[in-house]
Amino acid sequence: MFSNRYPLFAKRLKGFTLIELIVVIAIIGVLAAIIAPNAFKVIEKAKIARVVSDLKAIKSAAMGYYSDTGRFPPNDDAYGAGLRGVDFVRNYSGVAAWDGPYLEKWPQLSLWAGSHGGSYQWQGAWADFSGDGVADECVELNFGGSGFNAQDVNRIALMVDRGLDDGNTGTGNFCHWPDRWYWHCAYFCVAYD
Ligand SMILES: [Ca+2]
Ligand SMILES: [Ca+2]
Repeated sequence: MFSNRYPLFAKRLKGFTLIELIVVIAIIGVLAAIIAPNAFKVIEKAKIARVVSDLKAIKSAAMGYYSDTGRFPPNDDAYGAGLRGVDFVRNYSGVAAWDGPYLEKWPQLSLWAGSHGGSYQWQGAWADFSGDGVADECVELNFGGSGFNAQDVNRIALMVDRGLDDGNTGTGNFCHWPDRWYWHCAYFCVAYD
């Protein structure tokens, strides 16, 4: 057999001892515990960066729409899911002097799970950010049906706020007001009315 002719090889064939296996498994466990949360953080950060960039693009498109037509696009609430933000892409409402497209397409997000895992909806004049009692032009970031609770939504909203606004979800032009508006939605104001 091997052991007579190749004593070294025979020793290798015995494989790992139980202790060695336990040590290896323990090391893998420790590495996984270190790597997994960091990988999760990197993915989450990428999603937040995407939301910040999409909301900035929507704001800039809304300003372009306003500069051509003298008004902001109408609230797309009544349009249904397939037509979110359609006025930015084509002249759906037949507005004079519309000279778009202002966006190549409306950013449809499923970055988080669920029917509205961070989807955008153009609300037009909806929530009063400036505190003068008049609703201002805003975009909704919707987490309805995502399985998130108010705390989860606020955690995400806070990260978006840090990249987009004043880092406070109760003030400024990006807000998550669970006590005043839909708890599963945050809103980004693009212009005061
Ligand atoms: Ca206002
Ligand atoms: Ca804010």
